[in-house]
Amino acid sequence: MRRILHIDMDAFFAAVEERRDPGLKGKPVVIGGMGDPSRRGVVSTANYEARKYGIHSAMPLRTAYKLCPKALFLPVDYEAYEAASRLFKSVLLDITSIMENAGIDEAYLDISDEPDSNEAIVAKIRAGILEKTGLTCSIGIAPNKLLAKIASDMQKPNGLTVLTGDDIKGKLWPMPIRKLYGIGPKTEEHLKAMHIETIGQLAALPVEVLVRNFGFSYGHYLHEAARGIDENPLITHWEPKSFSRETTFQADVGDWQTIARTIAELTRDVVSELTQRGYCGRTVSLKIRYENFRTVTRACSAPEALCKADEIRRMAFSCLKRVELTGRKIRLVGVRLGNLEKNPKAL
Ligand code: TTP
Ligand code: MG
Repeated sequence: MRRILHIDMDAFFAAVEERRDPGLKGKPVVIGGMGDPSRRGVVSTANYEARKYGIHSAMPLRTAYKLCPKALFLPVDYEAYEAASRLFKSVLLDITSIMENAGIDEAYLDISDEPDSNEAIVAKIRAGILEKTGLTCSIGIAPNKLLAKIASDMQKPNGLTVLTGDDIKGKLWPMPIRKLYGIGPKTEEHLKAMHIETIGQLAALPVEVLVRNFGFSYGHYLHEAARGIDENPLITHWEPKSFSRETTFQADVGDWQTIARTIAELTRDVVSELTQRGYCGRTVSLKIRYENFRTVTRACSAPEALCKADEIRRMAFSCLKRVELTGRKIRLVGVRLGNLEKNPKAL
């Protein structure tokens, strides 16, 4: 029997901000965009006080302001959150090197071969993270990744939930289908149209019905996941597929200069990450969203992988030439570099 631990930080971006400015504690805090609710942007996260007003991730900042005008709005400071993320993951790597980095504020550990009890491991992790970052986290432990992730979400904040195979009927099956990893809004809607609301009802469906509705591999996935079955190992090493940056203009932009300058800035950020991580890339793609939300992408590939900023910027501009701009305004631009190769000089 495997022992998999999933950890998810509590109100992560907001908690980092509260740590930096203890005066925020106890007040509703919303992090998102430029931190100005009169401007465009969405909520990245809100602390638990702000959530009481119905504020949640991905909600427009303006809506959040209407729900709670006295909330404190702060801009997103990725560098600070990345730094806190690296610190808490270093605590996890002190427990075992079998760690899967699952996002900025979450990770899995395979603690099957650790001699210590769940409680002892959790106490060590909590103390280490508190010491290095001042933050709290919620932890789930289960026989696989699927159940461990569900478990870490069951008692937030600062909770520990251990699920075993015996809990599938009593704890997993009464949950709404949306709690199952891999079920997004579309599948949820589809299943609800079939009168399937809980994971238990999903588990009771014959696999043939799921395959007919969702295809062979996703149908089988749903059938097994609803039974709490997941044999996937941790992925301890990721090769990035692409690096990208995008930005939404404060007001829609029609002039070429501003668009070109923004593309140059985004390209600079992409190249900086590319260089830091030791990669080169062959394909540059440009994403443009017009004011009516129509979105186009244009990709340009070089015969060989590019590493230098000026070469990559030139490629981005040659993509821009293929975008229809006359008489139209643009809402968002993005730059992506794909077809990556390891930079031989960085090896
Ligand atoms: P979550 O773990 O989903 O949320 P959280 O850590 O803020 O709160 P919880 O205590 O419920 O775990 O996401 C981690 C961070 O990722 C979050 O602090 C901000 C960022 N994020 C976004 O930027 N946009 C989003 O839509 C979501 C869901 C998260
Ligand atoms: Mg979190």
